[in-house]
This record gives sequence, C-alpha cells and structure tokens, in this order.
Amino acid sequence: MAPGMITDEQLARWEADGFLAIEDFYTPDQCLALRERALHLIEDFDPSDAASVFSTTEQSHAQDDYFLTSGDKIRFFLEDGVLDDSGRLAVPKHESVNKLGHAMHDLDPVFNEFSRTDALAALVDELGFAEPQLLQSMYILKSPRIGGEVVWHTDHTFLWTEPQSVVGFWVAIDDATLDNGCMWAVPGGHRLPVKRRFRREGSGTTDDVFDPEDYDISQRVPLEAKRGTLIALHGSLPHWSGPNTSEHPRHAYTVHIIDGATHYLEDNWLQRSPALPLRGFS
Ligand SMILES: O=C(O)CCC(=O)C(=O)O
Repeated sequence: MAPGMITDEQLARWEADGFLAIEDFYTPDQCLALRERALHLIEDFDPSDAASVFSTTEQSHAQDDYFLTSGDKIRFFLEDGVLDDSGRLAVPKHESVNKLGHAMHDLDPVFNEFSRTDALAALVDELGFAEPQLLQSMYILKSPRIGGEVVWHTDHTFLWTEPQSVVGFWVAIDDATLDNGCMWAVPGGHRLPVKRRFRREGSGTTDDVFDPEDYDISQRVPLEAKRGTLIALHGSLPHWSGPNTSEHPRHAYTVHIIDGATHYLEDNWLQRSPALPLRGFS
C-alpha cells in the first residue's frame, strides 16, 4: 500500500461531501486501452441475443433474468428505443449499448488490470476498508444523442450491506461535461437515510420504500470530469446523470467495492456463483 494517496484535506472533504474527485488518477493511455477493450467486446457481441431479451414488454421476465444472472458475467444492456418494430437494431451496434456489466473486472484481463491498480488499492485502504471486495463493474457508454438518463439513486439501494459499506469508484474514460451528461450529486446527501432498497423477490425484484419523497436536489452540483479523473462516491450519496444530447461520447467505468467484514444480504439482486467468488486486489 502506498501511503499518502490522499491528503487530510481530501479525506475531510470526502467525509463532508460523500464524494471525492481525483484528477489524473488514470493516464489517458490507460483510459484509451479500456475504451478500446470495451468496444472490442461490443464488436464480438451478437445483438440478436439481447434483442430477443429487450424487444417487447412481454419479455420482462427474460429481461429480469438477463439482469439477475449478470452478476458473474459480461452482459450487454441496450438503451431504450434502439430496437425497431421487428426487434432489430435501429442504430449502430456500439451506439445501441447502454452499458456492459457486471463482472468484467474478474473475467476480462484488461478490465482486471484497470480495476486492480496499486493506486486504487491504496485509496480504498485510506478510505477505511478492512477487507475490500470488488463486487460489480459497469462500463457505461452514454452515446451521443442516444445515451439515456441515470435517475437519482444511491448505490446502497442496490448493493446492500449491513452496515452500509459500498463505495463506487467511477472513472471518466472520456471527458464528462454538462453537455454530454456528467454526473451530479448532492453534497452531504450521504448523511441522509437511504430511501429505498431494491432486492430479489421470487423470480423477480421488488423495492422496499422507506421514504417515498424525492430527494431534495436543490443543492446539487455537477461533477464534470476530465478523462482519467476518478470520483469516489459514498454508497448513500444521491447521484444522477442526464441524457447525452450532445455529439460527444461520454464513456465511463465504475467499480463498486464492498467491505467483506460486513454482511452482504442474500436477497441483493447481484449474486455470484460459487465458481466466481468475490476478490479484493490480489
Ligand atoms: O455514469 C453515470 O452516469 C452514472 C453512474 C452511476 O450511477 C454509478 O456508477 O453508480
């Protein structure tokens, strides 16, 4: 572990705001290598598989299944509205993909290397993890004119541990700006009680709603980020990103880490097969 990854002032800001942006955490070359790898995986993906899953509302069980069994796989999730009436892609394949998820960090060597750097291990240590486990990875494309909104949410809602431990480590693979749908967050919002838990029920999912009120987002701030910037997001921090209405792509990568010293709930949506146990940085 490299000591001194972040200063006391950064740590204080993390504790006060619930997020911390660190510029140049990754080099442009590292980001471009991951970008190329993601596009290569998309090139190899057969959209007719996903099209049969996403094409009609009757397929909602198939969609649930595709999502709920993706925790230990590399799956391709499509943007809304990219299929025509006959279930074929109406836009180029790489633009039709909303994201890749959710185990690239354990299944793909390029993603593994990007996710398990000494610098990230050191940062995770300094943020207080006793036993970090890399739970979930997402490569989000937010393509020009097509990439959709990510609604206000907290990550703890989806990746529940007792006590709360998840932190998202989000990396700008392209510059993220106000125009192409950068993230926004509510500083200090991580101290509010989480309003919702999303979990498995039967063969589908359900929401436990603890507070039906929307988040007060009047104090929200944009998290514009240059390529290579890492933004750590506390699991209870409300965050959001808008649609990409610009001509510029906004690729991003995020890995969600939990503390193995906490209890990961058995009815969380993301479950691993015993064949692919969670790992830390080694
Ligand atoms: O990249 C985005 O727009 C949203 C990402 C996000 O919600 C997350 O990483 O938890």
